[in-house]
This record gives sequence, C-alpha cells and structure tokens, in this order.
Amino acid sequence: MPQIVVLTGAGISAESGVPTFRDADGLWEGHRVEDVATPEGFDRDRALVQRFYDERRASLADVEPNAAHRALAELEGTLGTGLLVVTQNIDDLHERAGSRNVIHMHGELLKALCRSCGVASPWSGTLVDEPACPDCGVRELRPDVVWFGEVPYEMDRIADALAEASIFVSIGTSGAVYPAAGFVQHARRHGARTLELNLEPSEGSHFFHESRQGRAGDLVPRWAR
Ligand code: BV8
Repeated sequence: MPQIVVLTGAGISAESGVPTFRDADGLWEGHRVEDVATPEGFDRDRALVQRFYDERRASLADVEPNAAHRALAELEGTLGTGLLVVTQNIDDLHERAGSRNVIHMHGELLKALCRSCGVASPWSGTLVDEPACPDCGVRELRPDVVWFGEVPYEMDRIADALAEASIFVSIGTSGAVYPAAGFVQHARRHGARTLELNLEPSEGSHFFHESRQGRAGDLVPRWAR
C-alpha cells in the first residue's frame, strides 16, 4: 500500500504547454467545458465533442513532460510502490516522464471506449470520422474520458490508498471538481499529513495542513528531493 499518494491536476501540465481548464475560463468554441464534457453534450453534438478531444489528442505530440512530472517519476524510482500518482489529467505526461504507478481517474486521451462492447482500446488517431471498434467492429467509439455525471475510474483502489497513506500531496488543481476535491479530507481523516502545491490558493486550501504557492516545475522537485 503506498505511503505517499499524490493527486495531480491540469496545473502540473501547464508548464508543458497543456492549457488548464481555468486558462480557457472553462470555455471552448463558446461552449462551457461542463457542456462539452458530459454524456448529454456528446448526444447533443457528437462531432463537436469528438473534435474537442481529437484536437487535444493531436496536441499531445507537441508537448513534453516538465520538471514536475520528472521529479515524481524519480521519486517513484526511489519509493517503488510506496508512491501512487492519481491524476485528473487525461494526458500521458506522467507516463512519458517514467511514472508507472499512475491512476487516470478521469480516463485517458490516448484511449477510445466502445459504447457497444464496452472495451477501451489504445487510440492515437481521430474519432470524429466514426471509426470501427477494434474489438467488435461497431462504429460507436467515444473518448475513454470520464465526463461530468459519470463515475471516475478505480475509486475503490483510490479510497483504500488514501486511507493508508501517511502523506497526501495535491499538485496543480483548483479543487473545483469532486470526488477528487474531497480526497484531502479523506486522507486527513485517516491521519495523513496533507500538503498542497499550487500556483494560487485553491478552493480546498483550508483543508490542507500546509499549502505552498508557486509553479509546479519549481515546487515539486524541491519537495520530492
Ligand atoms: C461523479 C475529464 C459520482 C474530461 C473532467 C451536479 C450534477 C452532476 C454531477 C455533479 C453535480 N454537482 C457536483 C457534481 C459532481 C461533479 C462535479 O464535481 N462538478 C463540479 C463542476 C461541481 N463531478 C462529477 O460529475 C464526477 N463524477 O461525481 O460521479 C460518483 C462520485 C464518487 C464515486 C462514485 C460516483 C466526474 C467529474 C469528472 C469530469 N471530467 N475531466 C476532460 O478532461 O475533458 S474534469 C476536469 O476539470 C479535470 O479532470 C479536473 O478534475 C477538473 C478541474 O480541473 P483542474 O485539474 O483542477 O484544472 P483547473 O484548470 O481547474 O485548475 C488548474 C490549477 O492549476 C489552478 O488552481 C491553477 O492555479 C493551477 N496552476 C496553473 N498553472 C500552474 C498551476 N499550479 C502549479 N504550477 C503551475 N504552473
């Protein structure tokens, strides 16, 4: 069971050039992210939502992990399974920095989920052209991403890890979305020491024993040493 659980959000990828939700002020092509990142939004306008994710999937080729991702990967090199990274991000920057113990609680851009057979397949292309599922052949692929109103992945495994952790660190998240925003309270209730590393105070800063403001690329390597 990991002694350290780290939760990451869009802020850890900001210095890699991946826009955060706040940067976009939650707007994309004039749509609120909550409207685009929902099953209803998908049913309302499949092409718009598929394009939204196709563009973000394509832009992964233009970004690289930064010092914060690398510091967490190096820390895992020292701690092994003693460190678990739970990320809200759907990019692959933790993995490309070398992290292996990573849970993508909100899914992954580089996977497509079949609405017919339920199988998630690795996917680096586009989905807007309605390709066939590699498993069942039906043309019902969607991004393998957890939208608002959908259940995040691996919640039991995350809850168990938070209950056992002696340290919980939140990096680069506004604490605006649940259940991720509630993890600090869960960890604290079970005796963990809690630390927030974020550019600015988040909505949940008051739940942490300690909150440090700054860029993840500066704060995380210093903390992880
Ligand atoms: C759930 C994937 C039940 C998609 C995302 C009414 C109806 C229905 C649901 C609800 C409702 N009211 C509340 C809810 C629950 C809802 C919710 O929380 N809504 C909010 C709007 C109130 N949640 C859900 O629906 C979730 N599901 O509740 O199911 C359940 C729960 C538990 C157990 C069983 C069942 C599912 C939510 C998942 C939505 N999908 N992403 C996609 O990516 O397109 S959400 C998305 O936004 C992210 O994944 C993340 O979770 C969230 C917030 O983003 P952040 O990562 O925090 O980024 P943000 O831009 O906000 O902040 C960046 C921060 O970084 C800032 O603070 C900034 O200062 C800082 N920063 C910037 N630069 C740097 C930096 N820090 C350091 N260094 C820097 N350089």
